[in-house]
Amino acid sequence: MIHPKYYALKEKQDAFLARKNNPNKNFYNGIYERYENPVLTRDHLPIEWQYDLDADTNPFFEERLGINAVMNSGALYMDGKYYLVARIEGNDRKSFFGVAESDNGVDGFKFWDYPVVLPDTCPEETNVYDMRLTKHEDGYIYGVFCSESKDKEAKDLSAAVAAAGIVRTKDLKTWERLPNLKTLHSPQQRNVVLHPEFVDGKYAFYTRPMDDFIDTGSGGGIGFGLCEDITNAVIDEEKMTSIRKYHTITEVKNGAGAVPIKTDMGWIHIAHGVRNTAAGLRYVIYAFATALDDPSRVIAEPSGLLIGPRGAERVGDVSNVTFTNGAVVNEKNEVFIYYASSDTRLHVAKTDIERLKDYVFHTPTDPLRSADCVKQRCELIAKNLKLLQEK
Ligand code: M1P
Repeated sequence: MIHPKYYALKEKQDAFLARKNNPNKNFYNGIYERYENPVLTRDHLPIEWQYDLDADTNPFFEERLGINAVMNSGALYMDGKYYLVARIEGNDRKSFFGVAESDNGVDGFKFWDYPVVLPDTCPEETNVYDMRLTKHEDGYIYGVFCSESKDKEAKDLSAAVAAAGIVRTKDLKTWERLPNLKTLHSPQQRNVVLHPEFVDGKYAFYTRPMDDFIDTGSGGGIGFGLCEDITNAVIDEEKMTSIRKYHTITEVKNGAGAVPIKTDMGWIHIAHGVRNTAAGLRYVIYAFATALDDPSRVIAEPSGLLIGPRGAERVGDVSNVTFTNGAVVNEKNEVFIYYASSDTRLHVAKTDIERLKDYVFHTPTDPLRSADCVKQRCELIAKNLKLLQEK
């Protein structure tokens, strides 16, 4: 018999899932709208994934396999629907993926019946997370994610190795696992993104070379490399695109985020930057653009952050974090940036291609020194005061 408490819980969850999501009226920057509610939280997960519904085997209706957080999600817009491949973290700390689907991209996201079951081809792999979904011009949808395993060489129990796992699918249901990406000059990789088009007839990856699991070490920023064969992906040369700079939002590390968005002015990248603070690392989302004829060449670098944690977003399992690994564009040229806050829940920020281009190409670049930043701001103020006086 189904435990009677299930029905009460289900009714509550159905009401929660039916909530409409509206732009947050208290936030304005002209660049995008933030939405009031997260689009995915742990409360969105089907009850059947967490409870044994059988009253005989679960008399107290206790959670058996709890979910801790739902966060960093790959995103895809396909046939009028919005799909998220979410990072779901169980109470056991292991992450896995689940597909959630919505008709409008801002609310009503519902998980499919089962989580994604990836082919288990890597016995040493302990954890998987942060899948980027690339609809490639070769006809496949690729998922590139972090494949984490224990560093058996290190004495430290928590030492790990991060590599880029690769899967592909046509329907988000059946997944083919390909060998992990090999980068010959970088010991570890996280935040790897597959570019949606061939470059010089080759598959192109944005990489994030790292010396170890946490520190990028000598890794200078977001890299770019080509490979001939995606079924045995090897990159022997990584050149730098967006580089880390002293006293900026990317000083400690940065990483590619969403799959770059193609516009008539260039590829727009929505990435994350990390700086250190007395309270720990602070992760924010930033944007830059690369050239259409060379997606590794940076052509616009707006100063500072695009999305930083605000209000309740600041607090969670890993506080002071905004992170994105998915953004989509629909046929109305609306852009949905899915970003997680504090490794706990997922939100959406909505803009459109024209506004995003205006932001990326007309926001001044970071002059890198306070004195020059003040000069930059004074120029803006002087121009505005003149305009106001002339009025
Ligand atoms: O905890 C914040 C983020 O940390 C990692 O990002 P990075 O590799 O840039 O440090 C990732 O593990 C990411 O999942 C997480 O949100």
